[in-house]
Amino acid sequence: MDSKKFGFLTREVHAGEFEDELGSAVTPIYQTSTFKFKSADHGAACFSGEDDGYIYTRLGNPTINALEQAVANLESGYKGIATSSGMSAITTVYLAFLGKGKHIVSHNAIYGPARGVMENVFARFGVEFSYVDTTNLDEVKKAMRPETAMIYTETPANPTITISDIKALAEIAHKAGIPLVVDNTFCSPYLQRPIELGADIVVHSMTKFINGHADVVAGMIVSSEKKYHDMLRPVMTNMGCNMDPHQAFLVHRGLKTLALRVEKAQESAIKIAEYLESHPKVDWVKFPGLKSHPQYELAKQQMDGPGTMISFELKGGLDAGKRLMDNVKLILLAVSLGGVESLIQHPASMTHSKLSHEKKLQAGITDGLVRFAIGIEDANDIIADLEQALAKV
Ligand code: LCS
Repeated sequence: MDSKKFGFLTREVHAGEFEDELGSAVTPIYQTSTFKFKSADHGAACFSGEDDGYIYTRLGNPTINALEQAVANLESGYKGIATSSGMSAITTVYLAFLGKGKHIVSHNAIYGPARGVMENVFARFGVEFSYVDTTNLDEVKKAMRPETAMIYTETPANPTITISDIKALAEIAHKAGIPLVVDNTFCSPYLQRPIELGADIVVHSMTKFINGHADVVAGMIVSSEKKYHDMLRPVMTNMGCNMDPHQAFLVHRGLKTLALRVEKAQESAIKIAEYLESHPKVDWVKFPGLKSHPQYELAKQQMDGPGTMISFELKGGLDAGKRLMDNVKLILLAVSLGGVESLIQHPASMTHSKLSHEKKLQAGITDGLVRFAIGIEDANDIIADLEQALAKV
């Protein structure tokens, strides 16, 4: 069932499923930290790699492996590495490719901590960085140095919803002989497959669309080829940021309805973005499905749909945005995204609060920007909730 000849929905349901001797329909939770060897020689063979038997859950586990195979299949990648969180997926990638004197060119509007950990932690170990606007290829080319070891982007970006050209960035990276890493969290493989567009490594916060039910924190790294996977896997296992079998089971269960959930939320997001754009109290709306989006054409080319994430600003800026957020009733005032519930939050004081005011503005994160993650509730109910909250602004 891992064959690419099946459609996305079929693979989403069946890819990676582990066949056990009892004929379990879904991969059971192998809630064990360690595995018995048949003999001392068998144990040695497992460690040397001659036998692919399981050893210890930090190194591998059937429940986790099933999820890794499923996501790698959907991303058109070679293999996946499941991690404890999206942040641990990102830091594993940084650790595998960067070190003293190495340099990263990255997008200036990425998930706040993905930039914060670079500027505050990796900097202490001598890693250098350039945060530029990766939607502008000239800025990327100018930032490249002989020591540049990776180009990193998030598209659509959190929280500005800017779209970077994956194909063009891959060309720049490959000319320099380095990998392009794409955080595909905002799309999920249902709407965008960066490896098909030339990216080398994809990272995910599976806390979002892939799990989809706001009840698990989890991450994934998918490599396009063996050489990257072989660099990344030992970093993850040695750092110990592995997934837990129960976490893998829940995420895999969520994955099976990914396309249905994204389709439904996206249908609502299109209606809601149009509603917001036509509202007299709204200053601007950023949504890849609106013609007003600066990369509307690029989004149509590289994404299979505009997604479910909307950013907007009210005419009264921050004060008006706060009144809106304080008055929603159905929509939850909470960070995160990609779950069945609609969530609204204020990036400048929440997810991106650790960035300086200047860096926020450079990245397009204005004080009044409100980020809206659409869930699968009825679109009319979400719009009615916005309507009553906007009336109070
Ligand atoms: N990448 C992106 C694009 C994200 O949005 C997040 C989390 C991460 C990576 C990190 O993943 P985690 O470790 O949380 O699984 N984004 C969040 C957000 O926008 N609000 O709360 C978390």
